[in-house]
Amino acid sequence: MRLTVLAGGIGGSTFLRGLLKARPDADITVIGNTADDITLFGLRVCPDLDTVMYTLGGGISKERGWGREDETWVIKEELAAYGVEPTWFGLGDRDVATHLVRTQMLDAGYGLSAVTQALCARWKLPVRLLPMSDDRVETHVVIDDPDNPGTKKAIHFQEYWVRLHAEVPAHQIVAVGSEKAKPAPGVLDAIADCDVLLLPPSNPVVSVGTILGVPGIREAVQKTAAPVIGLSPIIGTGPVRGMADKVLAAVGVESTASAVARYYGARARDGVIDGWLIDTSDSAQLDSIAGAGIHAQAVPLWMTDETTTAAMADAALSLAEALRR
Ligand code: FO1
Repeated sequence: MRLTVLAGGIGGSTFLRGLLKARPDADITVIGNTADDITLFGLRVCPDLDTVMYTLGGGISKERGWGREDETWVIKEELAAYGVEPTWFGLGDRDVATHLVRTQMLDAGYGLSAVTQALCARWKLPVRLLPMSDDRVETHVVIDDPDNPGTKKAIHFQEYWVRLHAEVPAHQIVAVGSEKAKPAPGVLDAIADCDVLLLPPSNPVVSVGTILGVPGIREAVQKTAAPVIGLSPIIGTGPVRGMADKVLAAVGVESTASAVARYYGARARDGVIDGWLIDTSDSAQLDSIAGAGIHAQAVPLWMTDETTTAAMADAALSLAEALRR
């Protein structure tokens, strides 16, 4: 069975571990978000690609959900001693090696997909990991400029997320470069040729949203013969992980499972999903989601452990079979 997953970072990676447990023999292609990427100290950092790579390759820090296990921070301390900014982004020593290899290959002219393939070879990933694009796309967030009251300024998503903890209002979310970006090699085929396309509980705006925002990808999702099944990243009014609710407000979407389903939209009504899994505690929203033309099912969505996450993945694949045209 060929499965394609549009994934962000931590939520997407956690879901993928459950999916692999549920379908160990499936041929899985992950299309990773690259709009969180940032260049720091001359190094290209790809948080969402690295989180998938480390999580499925066994190198992830379980406690942080990002970066490496058994990490040390000497480079970070030394950089701080020199007074160079930013100091708010945690670059571990082991993690820096990944960015050195990536930056060296990018500088030598390799595209991000070739670089990602090379890095993943070491981790012997059980999935194929493709960046959404080899072109540079970066999410920037428009906030109130604290130094000039009454004016606004755009900051990199990582500064908004890591330094500000998404605690200030995001007036606008802009995927800079998206309009000129092309899908990376293999991305459109992975969407067209799969048996099921899954939207895991990643951030619908800054992870799955930015992948869909690469010209050609949303259209490919709308056209694929595969059922498209999403899993809500919101339970009740809060995110399963991260701070998805903070960026939903920026695009005028209420932080509920049914609001996110409508944000994606039914494929039959020019949207991108056919089915939508919500948590059992949100069952009261099933009718409203059905009203939007989306087939919804309520199952436990808290990814507490691999067994629960595998059950969620099973439910998503069963819904896909029920909806297969
Ligand atoms: N997240 C944090 O909250 N604090 C950090 O210092 C931090 C550093 C970091 C370094 C490498 C990396 O791949 C990810 C890192 N993240 C950090 C997580 C990152 O901001 C998020 O994984 C995504 O960008 C949002 O999904």
